[in-house]
Amino acid sequence: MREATGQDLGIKIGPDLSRNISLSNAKVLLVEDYIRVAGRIQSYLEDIATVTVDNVESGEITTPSLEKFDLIIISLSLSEIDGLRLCSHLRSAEATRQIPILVLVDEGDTQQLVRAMELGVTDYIARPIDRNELVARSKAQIRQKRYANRLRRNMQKSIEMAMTDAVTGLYNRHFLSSHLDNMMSKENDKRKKVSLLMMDLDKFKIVNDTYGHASGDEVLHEFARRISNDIRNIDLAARFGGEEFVVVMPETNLEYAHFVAERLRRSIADEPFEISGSETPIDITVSIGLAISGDNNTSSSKLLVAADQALYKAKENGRNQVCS
Ligand code: GH3
Ligand code: MG
Ligand code: MG
Ligand code: MG
Repeated sequence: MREATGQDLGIKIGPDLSRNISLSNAKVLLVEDYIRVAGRIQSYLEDIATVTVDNVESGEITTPSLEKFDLIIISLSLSEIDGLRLCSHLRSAEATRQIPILVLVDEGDTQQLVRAMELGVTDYIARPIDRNELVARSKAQIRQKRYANRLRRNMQKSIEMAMTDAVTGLYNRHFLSSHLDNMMSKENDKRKKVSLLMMDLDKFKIVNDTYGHASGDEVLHEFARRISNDIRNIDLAARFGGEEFVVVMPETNLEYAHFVAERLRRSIADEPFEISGSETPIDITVSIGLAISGDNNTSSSKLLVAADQALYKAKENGRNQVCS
């Protein structure tokens, strides 16, 4: 019989994220007010984790920075505090929502166990506590938590990568389009003007030809940095294509947009760019086309076309200028 591989089955094989999940530096919080039990659990787990004991003496958890723990073990027979309420609180608090909770229940207390599981605790151990079981369940929970963290981080990274441009760190064209569509389709925003700047570096081919493509990339990076520094938090800068950039300015009239565009143009032209491919800083200029929503520019694509036409005018008129 043939060995079926993932590909045969139509399964896309990605990196195995669960491999090499290490238990090193695992941190466990143990909420147990019975000192001798706490000490014993601590010693059972000492090979796999650093255990912090919180004995809730004052009727509440006093351990700081709960978010750093990989696992929280809670006794459900605490004298000063209701263990189930504590579980419920930890499940709903932002800092601890993702941390697995292992509860210590009294043998045969099914009612308590059921309530704990309903509150979302992850696992349980019935007393009397078996050392091997405690270690095995703790390990499993810590691994699972670290695996989930890794997935979340990867997901976050993928989302960021899908939105941004690698060379400049600005938003990419794809993100810009949906942002602009969104902004222009909102009913109440139709009365508010959106100004859009379309920018294109002048004679950029010459920069590449003279200093090399890597130096060209440095210029693009520095250009993006200067624009980002010069716009408001509500504005959005994106790389539209090769050496073309867009700035979207919500609730901005033509006069103010002109003022910003002119300031951006000068921030490029007035300070030559330092790049590793050249001993002397090089002169860079940018042409800017400006358009505003309303009148004929009723959709994001129409607004982009209008800005592009204005940019063309700026190029025709001799570059290094703003046109609308
Ligand atoms: P114009 O003033 O008319 O805009 O002249 P230009 O030379 O800038 O225009 P053209 O469209 O002829 O050339 C654009 C250049 O931008 C050509 C291309 O090699 C360069 N370019 C596009 N994307 C990148 C990039 O990611 N990195 C680098 N280094 N260069 C790029
Ligand atoms: Mg061109
Ligand atoms: Mg150009
Ligand atoms: Mg161009």
